[in-house]
Amino acid sequence: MSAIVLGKGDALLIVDLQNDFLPGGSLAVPRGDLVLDPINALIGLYHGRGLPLYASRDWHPGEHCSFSAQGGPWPPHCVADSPGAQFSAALRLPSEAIVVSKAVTAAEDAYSAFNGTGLARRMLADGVQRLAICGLATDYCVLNTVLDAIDAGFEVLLVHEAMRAVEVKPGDGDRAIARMLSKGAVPVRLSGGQLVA
Ligand code: VGL
Ligand code: ZN
Repeated sequence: MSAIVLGKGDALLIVDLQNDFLPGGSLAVPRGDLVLDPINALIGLYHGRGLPLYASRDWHPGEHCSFSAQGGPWPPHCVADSPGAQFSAALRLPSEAIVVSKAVTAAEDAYSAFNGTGLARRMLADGVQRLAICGLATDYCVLNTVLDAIDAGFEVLLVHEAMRAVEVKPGDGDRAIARMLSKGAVPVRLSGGQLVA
């Protein structure tokens, strides 16, 4: 076990910590609320060192192609400006965090926080080299975000305890983790107030 020394070039990316993906929401991720404590700890770790924070949000129009009424796979969720689309009130996101909205047009879905958001360009401009990625859901938006982050040239630290899977099929979460690790993401965990690999 070795501690990860955070410094210039490090940043945190929180994926879709929105009410609809949490217990009581319209597309609730089982035990999704368990990520809140570890994510708040990560925020403290990064923000406390003055490192940049990014948060993505699913931000759909009311008749989005991913919704079942439009022939898509999901119940309506994260409709722009609705209560379900708000970040969890328990998430301690500082006002300096950079928020990107994805899948904002009716005809297109986007699981990755990098898809159509300009996020990679923004991060490169901010000098980001290594990203810790966490959030919901492991097998959809986290997975696609991690794969795109690596393709964009970022190192990725995968904070396992700070993500949960939807698991439409049992095992989807573990399969997503395996894909991210085989692509080069580095598994890390929080221990004694720091990240360890
Ligand atoms: C997500 C399903 C539909 C996610 C978004 O954030 O993982 N999953 N839209
Ligand atoms: Zn969605």
